[in-house]
Amino acid sequence: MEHIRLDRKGGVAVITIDRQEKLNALNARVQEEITEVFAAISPGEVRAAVITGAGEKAFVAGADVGGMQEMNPLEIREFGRIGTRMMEAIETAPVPVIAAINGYALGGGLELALACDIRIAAENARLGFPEVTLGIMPGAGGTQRLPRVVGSGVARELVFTGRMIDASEAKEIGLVDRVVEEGEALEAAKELARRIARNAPLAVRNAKIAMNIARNTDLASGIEHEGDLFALLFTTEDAREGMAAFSERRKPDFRGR
Ligand code: CO8
Repeated sequence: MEHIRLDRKGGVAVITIDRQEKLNALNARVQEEITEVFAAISPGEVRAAVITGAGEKAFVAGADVGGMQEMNPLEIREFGRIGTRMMEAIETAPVPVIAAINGYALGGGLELALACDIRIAAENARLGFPEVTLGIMPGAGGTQRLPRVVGSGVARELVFTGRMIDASEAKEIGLVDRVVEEGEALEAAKELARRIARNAPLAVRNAKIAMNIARNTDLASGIEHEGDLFALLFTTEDAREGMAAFSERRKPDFRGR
């Protein structure tokens, strides 16, 4: 891997995008490496993941503008597909993914954060979709995921103006879930990941699948899927262990089976 660092401790994987000289901007290589890392996550070993940007200045400052300038429309279409594959790899990862937004999260960088399950931002984070100021528009899910997270009007305002917002405004509109002091986003995300990692992995995984389904379907179908995923957990050792531990007033020992 050229631009991605993967550290694993206990059940928590930390994925760091490291292209600091370009504020961690996403070229095709970075995106393919991120896709690869998420595709290789084995839920037996990893129970939660954190993704962040190297350095204190940027999470990801967007797609690589210099690289995009050189591309013809067919190449840019393929570039967009590479981006979409990365977003899907994160969104459908078999474990929760937490974005630790440690600075700029712009354009494709904010699209990446939106594909994560939970977003924690440092006070110095700046978020936005500046694409229209460059004569382009979000191209890897931004116009689809942003309205689902913050609502249609706020999403339109942000995309149409290209305005950058700070972490506290992002919290106010529900774009980030928590704001922490500058320099603390990664640690806060790891702490949350460790807490998730203590729970039964298959239960967490099925709950993630159910909530992903909720975004893409009607209520009745979603509830039907939820019922199936819920019942399926009763075939697992962890469900037996978790409920037995409760009855026996001891801590459960979850194995992910
Ligand atoms: N692409 C390429 N290089 C970048 C990018 C970027 N998005 N952002 C920063 N850099 C580079 C700068 O060119 C500079 O490099 P160099 O030193 O070689 O000139 C270096 O990073 C440091 O940046 P600055 O000197 O500009 O730092 P400042 O502190 O002055 O400014 C900003 C920081 C405000 C973040 C500024 O760098 C900026 O505005 N960056 C561009 C932000 C942007 O427009 N992002 C959106 C890009 S378009 C997009 O994301 C479309 C997504 C489409 C989907 C694709 C799939 C993911």
